[in-house]
Amino acid sequence: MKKFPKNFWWGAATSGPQSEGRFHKKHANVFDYHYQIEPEKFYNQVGPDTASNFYNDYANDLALMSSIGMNSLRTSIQWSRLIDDLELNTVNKDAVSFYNNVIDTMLAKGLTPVMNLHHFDLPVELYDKYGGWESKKVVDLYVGFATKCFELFGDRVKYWTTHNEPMVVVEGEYLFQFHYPNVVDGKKAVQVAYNLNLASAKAIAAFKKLNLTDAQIGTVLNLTPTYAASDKPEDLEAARIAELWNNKMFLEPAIFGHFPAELEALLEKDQVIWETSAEEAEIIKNNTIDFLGVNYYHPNRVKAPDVAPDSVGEWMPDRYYDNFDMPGRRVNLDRGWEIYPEAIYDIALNIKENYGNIPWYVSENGMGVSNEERFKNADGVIQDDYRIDFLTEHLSYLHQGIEAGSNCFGYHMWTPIDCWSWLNAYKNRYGFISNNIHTQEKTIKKSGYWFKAVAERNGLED
Ligand code: BGP
Repeated sequence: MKKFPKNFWWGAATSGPQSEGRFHKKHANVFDYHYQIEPEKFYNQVGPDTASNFYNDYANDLALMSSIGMNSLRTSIQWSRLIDDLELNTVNKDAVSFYNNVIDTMLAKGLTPVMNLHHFDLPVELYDKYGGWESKKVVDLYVGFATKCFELFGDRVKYWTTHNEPMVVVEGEYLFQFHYPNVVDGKKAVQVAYNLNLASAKAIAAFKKLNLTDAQIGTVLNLTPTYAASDKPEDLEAARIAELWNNKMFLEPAIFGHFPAELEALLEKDQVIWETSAEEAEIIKNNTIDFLGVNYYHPNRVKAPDVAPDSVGEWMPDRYYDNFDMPGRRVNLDRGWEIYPEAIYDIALNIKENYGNIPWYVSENGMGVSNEERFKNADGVIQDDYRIDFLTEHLSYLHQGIEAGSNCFGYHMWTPIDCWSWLNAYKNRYGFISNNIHTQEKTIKKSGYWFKAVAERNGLED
């Protein structure tokens, strides 16, 4: 038996915008709005309006989660739901009672709440008015919203995270056009990355001021380790820059309180460096995280770029590296992501050796598969053995990392109940529990029963 540490978090993660549905929300977030104007961009034209109906069904959903052995759950509070007047930062009473009910039910069901404050879901009015995360005004409005969350729910919620995968905002919205507003602008992308780091530090400062008993705050980053295609110096150099841009740009301010000097020098040289000030640098320095959440799905393999880095065109970080599609790699073809569980061990050791062995947990990991109906048995239970295999392999490498001394305190799968996935909508399903999106009927999959046994034993059978 591979035993995990005492009080290990066995759970799963979702987010407000992907599970709640738009019911009774006063404001549209960027995804609500994008669906309104371009529904054809979303798989089968399914938008976030109903999602997995968590707004109406939370009591039943949380009971199901608890029944499969989960002892913790991360979700997020939607800014576009909680706040009535985005400038004056007044709260919406219905939203307060909804989140109070969710939190109280979680606690009653033995689910430790982990509350995230930003999961790509900026209220669209703040993009229209100020340019969203391009603006430091929006940073301050976000801190106001975060402060309201701490004040309203901090008596019961003891684990907070400031962002989920802030890099996806930078890449999806400002470089590679996979999220609204689909801007391509390297300089803005760099400023947005900085502002998101600043927002996290300022929210942490506000959190500390409140002196909440036994409460901790962290952030959730998609640490996708970089592997060079070969040991050739040019491939290693490509990997070094990819690692700086993709991982260290968020990891180092969050943990060390400053940006990597090599990254700053590169951005300076390319004349895209962010606007900062001594006062902001001080805020970032003094407000680092208590714990780290790591989302891991697939590795990032890179090689030297085919083009020269000084090629003419919009500044893009990937002028310094090209993706490398490793021949013979194992892939989840439905999502197009390589399956490489060994990376979890590398992440664990990297945190131990290079990041002060900060307490961390796997905040997302999982496998999105389409048309899972085809795997139903006669009793209507989806036989998702591929998911069980995926989790077993990843948990085994995580266990090895913990045995080697890495300070990991939990594992959350993406996601408890099949939920809405941005442009992919309901194409790929990730949950331990399936969701019929026409009837909202929820059914535990084989992996849900398997997870219960793992959580109860606090370990994996050898
Ligand atoms: C992460 C996000 C989640 C979730 C997951 C699965 O990047 O934090 O919100 O969506 O990926 O990916 P996808 O939905 O794109 O298949």
